[in-house]
Amino acid sequence: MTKSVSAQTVTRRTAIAGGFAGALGAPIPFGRFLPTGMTPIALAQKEVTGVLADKPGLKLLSDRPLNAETPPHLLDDEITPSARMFVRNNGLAPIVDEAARDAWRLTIDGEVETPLSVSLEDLKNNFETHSFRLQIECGGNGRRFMTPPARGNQWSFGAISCASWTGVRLRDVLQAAGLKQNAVYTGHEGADLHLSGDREKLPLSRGVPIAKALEPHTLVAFAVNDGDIPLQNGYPLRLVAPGWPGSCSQKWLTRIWVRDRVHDGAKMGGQSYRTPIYPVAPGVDVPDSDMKIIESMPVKSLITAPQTGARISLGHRLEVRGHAWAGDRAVAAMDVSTDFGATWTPADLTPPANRFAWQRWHADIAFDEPGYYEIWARATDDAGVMQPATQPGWNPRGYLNNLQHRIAVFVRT
Ligand SMILES: Nc1nc2c(c(=O)[nH]1)N[C@H]1C(S)=C(S)[C@@H](COP(=O)(O)O)O[C@H]1N2
Ligand SMILES: [Mo]
Repeated sequence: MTKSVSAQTVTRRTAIAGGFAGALGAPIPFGRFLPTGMTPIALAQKEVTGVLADKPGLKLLSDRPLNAETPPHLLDDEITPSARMFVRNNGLAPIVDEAARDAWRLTIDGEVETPLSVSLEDLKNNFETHSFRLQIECGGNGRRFMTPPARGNQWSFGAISCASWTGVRLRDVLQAAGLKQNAVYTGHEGADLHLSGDREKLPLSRGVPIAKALEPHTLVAFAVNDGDIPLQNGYPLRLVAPGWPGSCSQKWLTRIWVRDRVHDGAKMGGQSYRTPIYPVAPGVDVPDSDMKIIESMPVKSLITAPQTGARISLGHRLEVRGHAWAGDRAVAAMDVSTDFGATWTPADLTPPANRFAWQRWHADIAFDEPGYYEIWARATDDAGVMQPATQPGWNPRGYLNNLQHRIAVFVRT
């Protein structure tokens, strides 16, 4: 029996050949001779620099894989600028030069009537284009504040963005391929390289239930903020499945595999992106069989101005503002406190620009005495769920920590 090499496999090999080069920030002329499993010594020595040059102000959490978060005061824009979108990589970004971009293919296969292989031009020309402001938040945002600590990147508040994404609806692409009756889940693949250097392994391959894939705001995006997607954020093509853990939004997208069961790709099983099905005491082990896949992210908010540590003079009012979001839900109320949560005052809250966009809020605060204050912010979603002052349910991997954001303010005479 001869084994035919699918278009998808070829796309993946082509993209992966550049995988190390992307991480190095330089092409590798003899890359095709690099033995499978061998890592370039520059990467082994962690000598990668410069990959964050186009994202000044981001805080590096790890360089291999590259993970960097955005401090809250740099998230003040209504639409997150591309230079301020956080980066969360599980593996190494591919290098995508003009040739790789032109040769890029997205395969849609599995439980479909007609498997498709489309180029970026096909997507632009054959499907309706849409733009939405969409939240992408890492499931582990806030992990740093879990007690006892949980393994993984120690994100504080900055693994969230809400940029303006442009692309085609995943729904339209799936309908063009024709979903079969037994389609229940998607499985996503990208062109990034596994840290081991093994080109057959995927660093991450997650999916969503068909209902989420068919939502009108789930996009196959080829542009952000009216420009190219930054390489580290998935250039030239990525999925945006807003309001769900960022891991559902596959970067460097090469394949949508329609499944007849819950997808079982890399980081779908075990304890990855899962929480216990019942509340657990902090620090306990939870068997895999008692973990369920995270879907919507919880209600959360940020204070984006002023920056923590602000100084103002007595008699001046302080304008405080930020954003609030609630995954699949909308934010219904926003409150602020200057007395460590003893009393709360409603803030002004604006409706979202579209579903899955974060919502701007602001409050004008007066202080009666000089001294040290903290401003606490608290959002409540439209089902009445409110952000907690300390960690919500502890879970083994430290996901979904939506505790309130606080900043320090000094009032002087
Ligand atoms: N191909 C690929 N897609 C990926 C990842 C990855 O490692 N590889 N990381 C995911 C995770 S965990 C998150 S939180 C988001 C982050 O998107 P960003 O880096 O553009 O902010 O990308 C997701 N998409
Ligand atoms: Mo993530």
